[in-house]
Amino acid sequence: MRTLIVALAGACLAIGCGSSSSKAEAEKPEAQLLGVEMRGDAEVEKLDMNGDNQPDIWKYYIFKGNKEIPKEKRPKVMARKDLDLNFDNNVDLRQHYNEQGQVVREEMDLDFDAKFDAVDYYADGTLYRRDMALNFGGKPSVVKFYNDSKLARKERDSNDDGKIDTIEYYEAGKLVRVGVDRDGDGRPDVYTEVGEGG
Ligand SMILES: [Ca+2]
Ligand SMILES: [Ca+2]
Ligand SMILES: [Ca+2]
Ligand SMILES: [Ca+2]
Repeated sequence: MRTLIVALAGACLAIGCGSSSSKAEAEKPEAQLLGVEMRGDAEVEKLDMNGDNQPDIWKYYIFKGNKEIPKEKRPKVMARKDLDLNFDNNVDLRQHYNEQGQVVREEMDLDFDAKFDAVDYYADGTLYRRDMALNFGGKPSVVKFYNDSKLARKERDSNDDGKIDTIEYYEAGKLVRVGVDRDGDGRPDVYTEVGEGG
């Protein structure tokens, strides 16, 4: 997690996330467009951030409107953005966008082994679900659900058999109940209430 956050901060410095003065802008290396290619129905812009002529950002655009009309005359929207934050040619951050330009899903490779370990899901710009592979094995072992940005439920596969066996329920961000699946059908059979001070 830490490595990605550090890399993200670095990427922000390089691409200039947020506002910045024109002076800082002038000293910053610009992202350079290396080329545009078609992949299936998507047009992909390849950008180089670190000046080595290898792409580190890939922007996928899809074309809206009537398919009878040539692509060039149709509006295009960015559907996906891939970023290689540590410049090893593997994508570490993949963002999926809706037609309004909002991120709806974000996949992250937290340990830079070319496998995504975490997926965040957004609705109207608000996080409502986060999948995490705590063993960095690619399959989620913890899935968190949020209500109004507060943790509401945490589902865990604690023995790595691919089935949820423990569910924690939260109210106002506090753990109130734990359900455990004893017979392996993926549904909890035993519930424990978590009282005050418990
Ligand atoms: Ca590069
Ligand atoms: Ca990478
Ligand atoms: Ca990984
Ligand atoms: Ca399990």
